[in-house]
Formats: sequence, structure tokens, C-alpha cells
Amino acid sequence: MPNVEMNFDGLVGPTHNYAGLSYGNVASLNNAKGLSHPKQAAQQGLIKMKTLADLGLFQGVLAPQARPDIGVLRRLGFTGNDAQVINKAAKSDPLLLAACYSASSMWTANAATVSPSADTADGKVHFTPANLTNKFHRSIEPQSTGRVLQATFNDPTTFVHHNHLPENDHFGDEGAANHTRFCLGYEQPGVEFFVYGRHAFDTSKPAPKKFPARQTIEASKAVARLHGLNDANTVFALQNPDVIDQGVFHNDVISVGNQNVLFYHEQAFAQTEHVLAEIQRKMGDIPMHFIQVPTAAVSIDDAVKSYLFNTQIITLPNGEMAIIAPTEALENLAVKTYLNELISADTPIKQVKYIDVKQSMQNGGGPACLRLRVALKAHELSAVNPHTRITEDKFIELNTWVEKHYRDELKIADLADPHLLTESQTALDELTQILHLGSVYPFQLE
Ligand code: SUG
Repeated sequence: MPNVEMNFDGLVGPTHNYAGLSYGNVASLNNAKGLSHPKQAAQQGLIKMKTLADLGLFQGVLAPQARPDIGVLRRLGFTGNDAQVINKAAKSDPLLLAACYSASSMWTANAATVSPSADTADGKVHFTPANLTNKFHRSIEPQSTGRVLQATFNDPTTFVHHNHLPENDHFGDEGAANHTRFCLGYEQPGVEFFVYGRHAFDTSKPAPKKFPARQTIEASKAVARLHGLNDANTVFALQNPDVIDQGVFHNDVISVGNQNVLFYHEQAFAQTEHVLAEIQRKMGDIPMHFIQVPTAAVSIDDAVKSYLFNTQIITLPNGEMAIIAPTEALENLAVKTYLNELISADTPIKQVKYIDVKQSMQNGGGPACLRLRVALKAHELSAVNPHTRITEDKFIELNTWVEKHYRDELKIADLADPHLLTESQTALDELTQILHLGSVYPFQLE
């Protein structure tokens, strides 16, 4: 087994819908109440995974969560059997029901923050599920996320699983969407880069005025402490509050890193020069490639619409880097022109591959949102649950499973139908067998 950075994509769940739940996320609001296509969404996600695997990368899959979250509805006072709970919620608070039905766990960049063993004090790979406190529909994810991660990385001698941070906006944590890591080889020690949107305790510091800053510095620092990181291998940077107000709700909408490359928009950070200097200083002899995209070439509006920075920068087996971009980037002239120029410029990025993840994009989730990166040394790779790896056979098996269980279309009114719950539970129960996860869902644990 090689040393790798493995991407774990979130499999789109059977209840994928557009409920307009994410204030501050432009796509989610623009597509609110639109017709969704769960089967197509899951197929697009699987093709993305297969594309990366075919490029020679190690690709994994993380199971979606059980929705609707009946436990949360009961906790909020809806009673009776499952069908009655759904009927009552549909009548009295359809928006709440939609929130409990969200398939948002597909965006596994928000599942957790992961620190590879080369960076941590105890030499193990550390995981902290994100508490996602800023959005109700996402704040109900971390417990199941923890169980899915434990079932996927299930060797305690290699992997450490922390509890999510306290469930309060002071410790709002959005996971890897606000975290990246710089290194030379993935197995070598690196510098972990945490980007936050506000200070929770010290409110005199800059913060956005319109849209929420989901990640706090207090959360980022707590995760770094839990993972046994230190001052020499961490950099904490304030995101530019003005871009949060323009729809950049996570750092991975405005910058992305890979190895010794940081690809970022001119307006991404509050104190760019200072941040870049600190990264380079902590990287020591390893020269960073800072690829800055000027506003004159790509506006914030174009960056948000095209998801130019929600791309994945990957290292191909031949050592060259490639960008995995959504097809929306092709449709935007400024961004398409920029990318065409980028691949012939003097940077490690030598090709762009466009993929269609439109069903996810319409909820504000691009290629990078759909994946959680886990850098693994060879022996750690062997400790990962092998059934979660995307191979030719697994791809076929998962597509057959999607074809069998998923609806073609879903509109918000369909969420009132209790059959959707039973369909979803039947599908997920079967999935835990396909991925050899054991019992991870509340309906399996009762
Ligand atoms: O948290 N959208 C997600 C998109 C997450 C994107 N992730 C990263 N940038 N890493 C969010 O805003 C929309 C759900 C709805 O409206 O139905 C939603 O949750």
C-alpha cells in the first residue's frame, strides 16, 4: 500500500431535496422548493468518485445519514408511530420537517476535521466531527457522522475519534471546509491551516454584517488542541468578512490547497500578506506555490457562481496536479478563460477536469464540498475499512443499489409521505451491509 491522500465522498442520500435551509448560501436560497432528482444526484456523485479512482487516486465513500431524523422530531414533541410523527410535523411545521429530511450529510467536507498522523503529538490520525451549529438541519449530523467515521476508520491503534465540540455557536465548527493542510509528501509533517469567520468571545474583532460566519476561532483552536497540533504546525487566519457577506459561507468557496499549493482569491483573507508569510515561515525549506486569482480576472460573484475555488486540486500518479472543477466553471467565461490560462502558466497545476455535480451544486455543494480528505501512511491505509473503497465492483454495486431504491424526483410536498421514510431506511439498512459498517443508524440501534 502507498502513502496517499484519500478522498472520502459523501454518498447522496435518498431524500436529497431543495428546502432553502442555508441562509448565506446563495445557491441553497435560489433553488429553494425546486424539484430535486435524488437518483441522478447519487449517480452524479458516484461518477465523480469513479472518475477520481480511474485517475489513479484512492477514493472512498462515506455513508449518508438516516433521514428524516425521527429522533429529533420526537425530541421536539411529535408523538405516535413514525408515520404519525411525520404527518403531524408535515401539518404543523413543514419547514421543520424539511430540515429533518435534509440529505446535507453528502457534503463530507463538513463532516469532520482530520489531522494526519505526521502532524499529531501521538502519531495517530485524529478525527473531530463538525458540530455544524449554525444551521439547524446540519446541527443534527455530528453524532451519526461520528458513528460512520468510526465504522470507516475502525482501528483504535491507528485512528482517534473525538467527540464533536460543544453545541453552541461560540464553538461553531464546519470541519474540513475551513481547514487545509500544506506538506511536501502526504506522509510528511505539514502545516495545518485553519480559516475562521469570527471571534466568538471578543466581539470587537471584524465580522461579517449580513450573513453568518459559521466558523469561530475558538472552534478552530479547540480542534487543533484536541488533535495534538502545536504552534509550529498550525496557522489560523481570519476569512475576509466582506466575502462572507457576498455568499462565501465556507473558506473552501474562496480557497483550496494541496501539498505546497494554495490557490486562493485575492480577497479571501483579512490579512493576506501576513497569512502567506506565516505559512511559508512554518513550511521552512519547502517552497510554497501561492496562486492568487485577482479580482480583475474573476470577481467574487463569478467565483461564487462557478465554484472556481470549490474545486479539488489533486496530485496524479505522475506527480502533476490537476483541478477537478464543476461544469458550472465552464459556463462562466471569466472562469473558463482563467482556468485555460492557469494550466499553461508556471504552476504545478497542469490540467482541468470538469465534472457534472449539478444536483449538489444547486444546494451550494461543489466537488470539494463532497469530499473529506484523509492523508494516510501505507499502514494506516491498510487499516481503513476496505469495503468503503471505490473499486470497479463497488461502483457497480452502489449504482445498482441507487437504481433499486432511489426516487427519480422529489418535491417538498413529497416529504409528508411516510413511505419515503421506510424506503430510505430499507435502502440504508442494505447499504450498511454493502459497506460492512455494522449498525450505525438510530433505527438499527433501537
Ligand atoms: O451547509 N447546503 C450546504 C452546502 C455545504 C457546502 N459545503 C462546503 N462548502 N464545504 C450548507 O449550506 C442546503 C440544504 C437546503 O437548502 O436544502 C445546504 O445545506
